[in-house]
Amino acid sequence: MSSKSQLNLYSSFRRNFPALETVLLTTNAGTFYTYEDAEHCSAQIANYLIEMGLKRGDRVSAQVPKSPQALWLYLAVVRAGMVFHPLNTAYTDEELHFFLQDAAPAMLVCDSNRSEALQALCQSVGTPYLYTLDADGGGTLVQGAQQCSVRFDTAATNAADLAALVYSSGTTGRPKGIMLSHGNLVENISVLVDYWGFGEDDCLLHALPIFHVHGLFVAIGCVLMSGGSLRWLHEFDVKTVMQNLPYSTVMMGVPTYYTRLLVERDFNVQHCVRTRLFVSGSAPLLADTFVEFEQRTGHRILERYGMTETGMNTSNPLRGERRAGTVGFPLPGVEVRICGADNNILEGKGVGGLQVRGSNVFSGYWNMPKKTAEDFTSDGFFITGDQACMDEEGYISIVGRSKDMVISGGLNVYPKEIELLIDELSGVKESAVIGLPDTDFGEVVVAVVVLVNDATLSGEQVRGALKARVANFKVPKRVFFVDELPRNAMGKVQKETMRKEYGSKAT
Ligand code: MCA
Repeated sequence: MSSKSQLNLYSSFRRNFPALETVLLTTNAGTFYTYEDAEHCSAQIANYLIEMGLKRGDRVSAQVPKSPQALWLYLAVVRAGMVFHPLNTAYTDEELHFFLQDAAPAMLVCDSNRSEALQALCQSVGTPYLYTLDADGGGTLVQGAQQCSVRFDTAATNAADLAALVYSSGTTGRPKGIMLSHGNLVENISVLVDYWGFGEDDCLLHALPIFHVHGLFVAIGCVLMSGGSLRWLHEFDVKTVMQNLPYSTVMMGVPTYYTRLLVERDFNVQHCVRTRLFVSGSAPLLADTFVEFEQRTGHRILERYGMTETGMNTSNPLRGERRAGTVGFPLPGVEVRICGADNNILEGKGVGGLQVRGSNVFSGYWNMPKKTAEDFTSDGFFITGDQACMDEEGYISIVGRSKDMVISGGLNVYPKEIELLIDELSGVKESAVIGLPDTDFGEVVVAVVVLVNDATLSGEQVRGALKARVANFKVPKRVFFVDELPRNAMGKVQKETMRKEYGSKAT
């Protein structure tokens, strides 16, 4: 696909819509919305955005609770050729300050109960418009859009035009805006629909948040691109998932969803009578979980591997053998190679850095050309930072990360961001943040702190100070105090030593 070819993510979905009166989405309360609702409501919002003076390429930031109307907002932004910038609802005002300053959106949409605090923030960073959208679909955005036409000509964007800006934290502590184009998303979603066999008869159980690639582009994308339907839950609650699973043919989730289901003694094959596929991603699925899930339900969870920068890269097969502890094969159109330290291709022998190339791969980091150049090879492969190996049959396994990252319940946390904040606390000399194994979240964030002489600071004080500044999932679950951090002869902090030492003490 040429970057100049005309392409819009919404138009690609629209071509695959079934008859418009078909149900697209059913909530847990039994309320349903049709494809016509998606078409009309997204048109109204798109018209409203344009009426306000927003233009193609403008960013629209959204920190909103999950609701069908939040989905219409995403579709509207894409239709209008603007750039959707989803934000985790757990982000604090301080975190939002950074995102708004960096993304420079034309509009922020937030929950009504945050609008007062965020009004001041928008003024200070120069975000022109602030609108609200609540969990029940109310708020000023939908209210205002209701007087607009239900017809809208979707913008004739090109494949290379941005559709979304999604932030991920970085090794330096500064989050990076990942630029995803219409081409990236259309290409990746189309491949997944085919590879995972999506069709109009599918009903996907959607319990994921909609501010990440997994819940927003992969799960919703596969449904909209194949004319299927969604069983829409506003969050992952294990009992509600068990109630809704019997109506669903596909479930997608992070490994924590599967371990939480397995904790439920009465979860069994009866819950899966209609389900044809369970997909897991965003964090490593333990082989034990894979085996226990198969024993309990007869289903082999399909594990796949992706990143915000690339969408999905590899997947276990739909029909062939799904192998525990592996992320399967490169998806069609995605080139994957494993390279040694001097960038030599390992040809299937040993562990090396995983690199990917393809039309799924993002075009770069927002306003960070130097960082973008660093993360790509001269021949256009993206250096994922993950360590991988490949077996004789081509199954790829992710065996480690060269980037110092923790994945907790499917959410990435970069230690540097938290270490910098802990080091700012009065009485702290230095700190190291590591990830330790956890039965529920897979890994949890833990801090190891050195205090200056005579300082007294408790773990709860450290956690309390961080809670005020960063999203909850980044706050260390435990804080250990030590006299000094273990270092090697070069003075480098030895995180592996700490992981071993504190591994059994995390929870
Ligand atoms: C919530 N908490 C967490 C997490 N979530 N702590 C660590 N890790 C987390 N993931 C905090 C809560 O704020 C609370 O803090 C305490 O931990 C216990 O919360 P709990 O009620 O147990 O959590 P929950 O609300 O049930 O949420 C857990 C969750 C959720 C269901 C696993 O985090 C989730 O839906 N994760 C999915 C994330 C995801 O979609 N990732 C995809 C991104 P306190 O007690 O202090 O109040 S990655 C991606 O898109 C790539 C491309 C890919 O490949 O897919």
